[in-house]
Amino acid sequence: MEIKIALAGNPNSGKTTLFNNLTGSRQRVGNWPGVTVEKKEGSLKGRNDVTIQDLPGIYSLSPYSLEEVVSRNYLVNEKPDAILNIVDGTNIERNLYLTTQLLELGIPVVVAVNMIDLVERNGDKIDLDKLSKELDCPVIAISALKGKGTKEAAQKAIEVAGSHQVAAIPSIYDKMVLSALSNIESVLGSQIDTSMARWYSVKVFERDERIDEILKLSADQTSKIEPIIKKVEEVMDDDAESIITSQRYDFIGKIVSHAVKKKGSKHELSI
Ligand code: GDP
Ligand code: K
Ligand code: MG
Repeated sequence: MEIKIALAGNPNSGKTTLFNNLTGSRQRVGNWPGVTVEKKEGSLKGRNDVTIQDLPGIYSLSPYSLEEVVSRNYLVNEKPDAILNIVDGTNIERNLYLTTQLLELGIPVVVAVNMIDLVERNGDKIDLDKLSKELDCPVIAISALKGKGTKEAAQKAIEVAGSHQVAAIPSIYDKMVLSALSNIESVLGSQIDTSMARWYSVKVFERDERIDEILKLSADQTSKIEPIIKKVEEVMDDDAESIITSQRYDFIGKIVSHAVKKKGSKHELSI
């Protein structure tokens, strides 16, 4: 059986370098259907049964750019067996924002912390075990440029793909938001796949317009969901989308302060 691994990460995180390292010259290049965003896939060296799907470089899975929409449609609709999330280790706070979204998709994720050669050269330290515990997914240090750790990262992605486990969801949100999300999940009910409940409830909470098109909520559902969102907005005095964004950043700030030590300072500054 074919194993599909999606390669996802921010622009300039080293995606192309990693993709070339993993696939060699065994690549097919085209466009995503209907749009002029480049689509590249290739098979893993030595494994004809493993396809690596390169996704456009993105900072987020919001619906604001073509690249984001292409990536999220692929992840949500095609459901790859695993996501290999490449993260620039020299700019970890910013890169982990996308990671927090990928972890909610119900697809097993492996985080590859790239540019580890630069991280080491700078004298910075990343505690991979801590990062892995707090993200609740495997984390592997790599240098795509030097070909270090890349095989292990791909192997780990194959491993989690084979295990068919539902991706763990780290504790990003506070109690009030969590309770709103779980109430929204109840209203959505069996309409959504259990493994994707968190993804959809967050998107509904954020009032993501494209999710509306997909779920086609009934008037009854909308009348139940809107007060759930409004109540949180009133208490937190912020709009729902900003509430989610700022809780993601708080979560990342906390992780980074625990797991990343920049040379010459005891703690990494949070963002
Ligand atoms: P993409 O935009 O995510 O596809 O990133 P690229 O693969 O084009 O890489 C961006 C830049 O980072 C290029 O100049 C790469 O040579 C460099 N790069 C990628 N991986 C590494 C790495 O592990 N270490 C170092 N030092 N540079 C890297
Ligand atoms: K680039
Ligand atoms: Mg690239």
